[in-house]
Amino acid sequence: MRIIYSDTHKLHNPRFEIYDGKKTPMPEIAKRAEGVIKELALRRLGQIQAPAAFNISNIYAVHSRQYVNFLRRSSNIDAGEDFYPSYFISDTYAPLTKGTFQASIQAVNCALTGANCLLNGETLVYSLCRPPGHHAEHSSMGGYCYFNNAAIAANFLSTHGRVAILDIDFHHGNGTQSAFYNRDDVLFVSLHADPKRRYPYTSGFTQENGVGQGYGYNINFPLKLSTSDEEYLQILESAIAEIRLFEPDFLVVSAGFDTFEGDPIGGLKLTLSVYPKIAAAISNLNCRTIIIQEGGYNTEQLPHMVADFLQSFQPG
Ligand code: Q9C
Ligand code: ZN
Repeated sequence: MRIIYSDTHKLHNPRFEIYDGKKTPMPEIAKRAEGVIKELALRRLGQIQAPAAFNISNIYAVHSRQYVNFLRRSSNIDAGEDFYPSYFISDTYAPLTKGTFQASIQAVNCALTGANCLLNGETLVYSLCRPPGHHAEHSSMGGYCYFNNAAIAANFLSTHGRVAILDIDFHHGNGTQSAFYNRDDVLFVSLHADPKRRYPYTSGFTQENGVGQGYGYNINFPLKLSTSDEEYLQILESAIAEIRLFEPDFLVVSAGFDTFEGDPIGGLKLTLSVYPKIAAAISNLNCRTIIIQEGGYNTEQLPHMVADFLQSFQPG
C-alpha cells in the first residue's frame, strides 16, 4: 500500500470555530494528521511518499475559478486571528488562516497523487489529506473543508473508467454529492448520521437520488444516532451491494472516523473493533481503491483507528 502525505497541512492552523455564536476550540487540528502518520510509520504499513504537483485545471473541474481565486487571495491576508469571510462560505466551520490555501492545495495534490498511483498499477493507496474535503462545494467552503479532495480525485479517475465513491464519514458529504449529482459515470454512496439531527442538516436524505442522467446514481443511507456496530455493518453491506451492481473500475473511499462512539463532535455507537470489519467488507469489492482521509476528531484514538482500518484492507 502507498501512503501519500505532506506536512504542509500544518500551515492551516485555525484556533477556533464559531458554534452557536461562540468561539469554541477547533477540533480539526494539525495534531490529527501528525498522530496518524506517526502510527502508520511505526507499523510500517506502506511506503510514505510526498505528493507531486498537479495542474490547477483538476480543481477547476470541481470548483469555480471565482471561488479558487477568492480562497487564494483571502488566505494570504494575515488578519492576526482566524478570519471568517462573508462570501463563498456555507457555515461557521471554515475559518481561514494564512496557510489555508497552500495547505488545501497540498491536500488536493495528495489525493491526485494517490489517484495517479492507481493508474500506474497500484491497487491500494491512502491519501492523508488535511484539511478534509467532502463538505466543500462548487463555490463554497464549509465544515472544515476548502477543496473537495475526494471529488477532485474521483473526477480525475473518471476519465479512465467508472468510479464509485463510498463516503463513510459521520457527516453527509454534501459537496461530493453535488459534484456528481447529474452524472451517471460516478456513483456516490454515503452512510452518515441522520441529517435531521446532525450537520449538514440540509442534505443526505434518502430521497436525494440524483437528477437527469444522474438519477439513480446517488444513494444515501442516513443512520440513527444509536446505530451499533452490527447495524452499521449490515447497512454497509447494502451500500456495498449497490457499488457492486455499478461495476466500478475505481473506488474512492471518503474515510471519516468521527462515527466512533468516543468522537467529541460526531459519534454513533460504533466501537474501535468495527473499523477492521468495515475495511474487510469494503475490500471484498476487489477494486482498485484510494482511501481519502476526511473527519475523525478523537486525536488519541484516530491514529489507531486509521492504522487498524488500513491493516485490514486487502488490496483488490
Ligand atoms: N462543534 C468533517 O467531518 N459541526 N467536518 C461542528 C460542533 C461541523 C465536520 C459543530 C462539522 C463539520 C469533515
Ligand atoms: Zn465528519
